[in-house]
Amino acid sequence: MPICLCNKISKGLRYYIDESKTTMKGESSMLFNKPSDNSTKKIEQLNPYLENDMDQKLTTDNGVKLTNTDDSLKIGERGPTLLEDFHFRQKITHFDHERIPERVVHARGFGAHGVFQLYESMAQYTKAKFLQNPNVKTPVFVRFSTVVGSRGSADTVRDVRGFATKFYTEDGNFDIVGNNIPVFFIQDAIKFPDLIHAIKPEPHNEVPQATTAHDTFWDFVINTPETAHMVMWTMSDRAIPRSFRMMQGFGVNTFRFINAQGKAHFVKFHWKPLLGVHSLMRDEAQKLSGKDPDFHRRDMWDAIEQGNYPEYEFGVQLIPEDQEFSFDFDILDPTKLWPEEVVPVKIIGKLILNKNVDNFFAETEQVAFCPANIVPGIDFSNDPLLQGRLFSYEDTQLSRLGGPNFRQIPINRPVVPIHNDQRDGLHQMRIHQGPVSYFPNALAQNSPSPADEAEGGFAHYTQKVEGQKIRSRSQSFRDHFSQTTFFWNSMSQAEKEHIIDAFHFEVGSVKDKKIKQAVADMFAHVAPELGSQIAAGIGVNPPPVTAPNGVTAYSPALSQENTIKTARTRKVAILVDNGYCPIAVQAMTDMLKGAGAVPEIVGVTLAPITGRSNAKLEPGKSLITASALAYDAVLIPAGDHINALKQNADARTFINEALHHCKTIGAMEEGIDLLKVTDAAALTSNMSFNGSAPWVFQGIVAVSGAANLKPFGTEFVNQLAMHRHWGRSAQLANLVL
Ligand code: HDE
Repeated sequence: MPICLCNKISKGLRYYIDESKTTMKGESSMLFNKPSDNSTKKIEQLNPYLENDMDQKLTTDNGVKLTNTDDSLKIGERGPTLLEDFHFRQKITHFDHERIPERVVHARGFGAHGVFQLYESMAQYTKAKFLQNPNVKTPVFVRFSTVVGSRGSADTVRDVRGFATKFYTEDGNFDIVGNNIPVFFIQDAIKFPDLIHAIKPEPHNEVPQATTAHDTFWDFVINTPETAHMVMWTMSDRAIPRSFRMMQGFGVNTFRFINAQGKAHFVKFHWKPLLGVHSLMRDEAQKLSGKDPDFHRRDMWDAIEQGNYPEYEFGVQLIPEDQEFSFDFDILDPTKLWPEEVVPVKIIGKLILNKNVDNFFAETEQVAFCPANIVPGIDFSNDPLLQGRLFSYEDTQLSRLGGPNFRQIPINRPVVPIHNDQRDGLHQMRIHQGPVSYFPNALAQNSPSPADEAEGGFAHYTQKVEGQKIRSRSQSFRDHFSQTTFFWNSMSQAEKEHIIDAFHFEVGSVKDKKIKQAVADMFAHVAPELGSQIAAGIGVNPPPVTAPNGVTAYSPALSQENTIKTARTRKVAILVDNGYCPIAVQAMTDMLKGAGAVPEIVGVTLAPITGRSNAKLEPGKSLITASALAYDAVLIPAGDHINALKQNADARTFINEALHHCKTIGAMEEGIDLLKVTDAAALTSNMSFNGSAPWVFQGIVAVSGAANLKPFGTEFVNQLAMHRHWGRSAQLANLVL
């Protein structure tokens, strides 16, 4: 049952949280007993700020009712406009100032509300309140983002994705400002401006937008070998996710957990999506940038509106403090991951995103994350990238959100009370009473007063630090290639091919031949075959022959090949025209929905479609408004519509596009004839399509008899769950089409 969170019920506002959707799947209510009501605290806090103009009279910002908002005040109907027109001036002035500076990085993002709940108490490791009790539900706000592009850039560009989470805990706000890649380009925050200047559009002409495929980025890479590991991740499929719902999140930097006894563990944070980690193809991602620049936003928004709430498990990697030096990498080096096989990820809870924002600007644009937002029980490490980040985020909000009171913006407010002597500043929203705004004081009996640790006061972890004041890099940060090779070794054949393809596109777009040569030479140190294959595609000499660097280790956890595979929430286009078979369409729609997939009828136009036996269908999309790029699979149902579809170039293109992007394709009975006039014909030329069982090859499923509908549906769903059939691209490349 939905719970009403506000006494005020107004038209058009969404005051409800459907609690049934926020409980933990697969967990009995006995385990969590009665969850405490914390999960709704943030939404309740935001509710009074919601505005609804429905059925109200138009006013100025001063509350004066207006009779007209279409004509400015003039002398005579054709005369000059008067300065005294306060309504005109207020309306235009407000409009003139509607924009704020976009984030210098991570400008394009998309946010949603959710709930976090623990599976088991972490009291052994940390005293953070929200990590103690599995009955407590903590409200969260998550913002996903790309890094390089500006606010209006496309979603599906090759880039790192931000995954920033704000936990509104009973101890105050805790932020994990993470990425979907576990390592970073640089080791010291002082290099961040150099990295970002090199990655962003080049300053003389502001070209190119939202891409690393240009000279300055690769110039920086070849001169900064510590980038090697993350460059490999960025050239991999991780940098073109299928969905925000299907990517991992990593805190990247090393933090500390501290328990009630003062014992510390180093910790790294992980988010693992329950839909698995899946990606687009390069060609598909690039085309989607034009067809649907909002692809990831739309995907997330729609999933939440449909009740397909994205879920991520929360994991921690823990290293006892006395084992800081037990590894063959420095655990404070942010260009290194902690291999899961060496330091297992302990899964301790789950995040469910269950509510879209009411207003993008007020919430997603104004949310301010900061890795320095920590709570008692969590502390920093000396990771030099983290140390710099602790300053930067706070600082950037001052110019972005216009002054020191940005924490008073509703989305940024903690759900616990705030009491201190900070006063005034631009956009102060509080009305502090009384004469005292200093400490210590007698006039207000020292209020507000510091809390001791037993009362929940934050005490910094006591750490002994000694050393020379020095501007230099630790020797233990010098190995840039072992883990890079480890990542390369962990990739499947298809993933390796995609990485080489990405290098060919990205470095192939570089103009300076010396830079291109240096990239091939640099990545030959990762693996000789990688360097030579990069060189072969970008028109430079093969790198000097070097012996492999001897790293043979690999991690199955790093390959997307080994991820969760499910048909849940996968989008399937059902291609239909007049004469379709309603039994086939209905049965497949039911089966797909039963598997949690999202089928959609795509007609030739948006006109209602008539099937056999006068059945009727209303298409959701047409061949003009839809593209195979936006779906995970295409289904061609049986029916007399196939003759018309065979003649339709758009229908053939639709199937070819899905085919070349290695998506699942299903053809039922007459539907097979449509397959035969596409590029699929070359793949399937020696197949007879006869027999009773469904026929499956490289993600193409076909069936010839109506009686075999059920096994066909089951096989189609199985293939859909595979996500993509990468082997097909090699097959297609070898065929003469
Ligand atoms: Fe950020 N980063 N960053 N970053 N970062 C910002 O803060 C910075 C780094 C990350 O959705 C900025 O509020 C420095 C690593 C995310 O609002 C800025 C360094 C990781 C977001 C900033 C790093 C991140 C940001 C710009 C090097 C993954 C978007 C706007 C030391 C662990 C948060 C803002 C959102 C945003 C600085 C490196 C993740 C300028 C100096 C490593 C997800 O403060």
